[in-house]
Amino acid sequence: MSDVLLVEDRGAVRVLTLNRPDRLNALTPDLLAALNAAFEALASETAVRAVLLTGAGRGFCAGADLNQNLGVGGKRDLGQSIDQFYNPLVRKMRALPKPIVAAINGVAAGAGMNLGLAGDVIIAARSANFTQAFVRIGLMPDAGGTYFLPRLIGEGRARAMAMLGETITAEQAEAIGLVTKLYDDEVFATEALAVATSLAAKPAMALAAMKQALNASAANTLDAQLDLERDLQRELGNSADFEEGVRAFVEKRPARFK
Ligand code: T3D
Repeated sequence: MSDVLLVEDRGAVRVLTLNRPDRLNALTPDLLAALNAAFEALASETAVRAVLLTGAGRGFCAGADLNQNLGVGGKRDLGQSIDQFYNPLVRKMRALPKPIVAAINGVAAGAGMNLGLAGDVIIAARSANFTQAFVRIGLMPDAGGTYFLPRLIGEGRARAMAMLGETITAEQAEAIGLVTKLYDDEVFATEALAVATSLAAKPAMALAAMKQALNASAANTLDAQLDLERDLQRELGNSADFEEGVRAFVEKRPARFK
């Protein structure tokens, strides 16, 4: 565990907390490296069935640290840090065969907002707000922003959010489908853990298959997607979780997935 990223297990939920609260959890190379290492490790940790990604203090994440990473003074090769940190991280989050709850506890800006969008279930505290801040400093959305935004909120809204760089409130984010659900600030941490815990109790193979199919759907034809659904459902039909799910229904009791 590094200081800038807190890693804690709550039952079968791995809680990852960005921990630079005085900088609104802005992303430094050491924080980005810690996030990459944490998601790398998760791939092989069978005891962990869901991930909760959140931030300490009043921010979720304010994007790249403008003092440490970017700083004043001169042009530089931003592609290098994107290749080294951001793109591998987004790829690991999307490829992870476990559900990720992005719990947006506060300010989410730039690449910080977009890391949240790489999660599977995106929830927010009522005091959270969202900004594609890039345009304010002469950049464009990265960390998957140009991919996730139009898919979540539609082409027109995505373009406006990226180009205008305006801040939207949590209520507005919920209204346009950027986040699934809002919770009052006082109960947000508890409710976010409850969402992740409920995912951890669901059939892991089915969730992994859903994630694989939903990831693939953006690039697939309907024909290819139907074939993929058939192949994945065939695997699930042979799983102990399916057997247990049907048995539990017939016996009128809650299913116990392993
Ligand atoms: O190679 C690469 O890394 C390229 C990748 C780029 C990806 C990107 O994410 S680019 C976009 C970077 N992020 C931003 O441009 C956002 C900058 N921050 C802001 O615009 C505002 O802070 C917010 C809109 C996010 C929040 O505003 P507010 O009023 O709620 O808070 P604040 O007072 O501005 O910030 C509180 C403190 O956090 C403040 O420090 P201070 O004055 O108390 O000592 C502020 O400087 C610091 N802070 C906020 N964001 C960053 C930051 N420090 C460093 N880097 C930040 N991104």
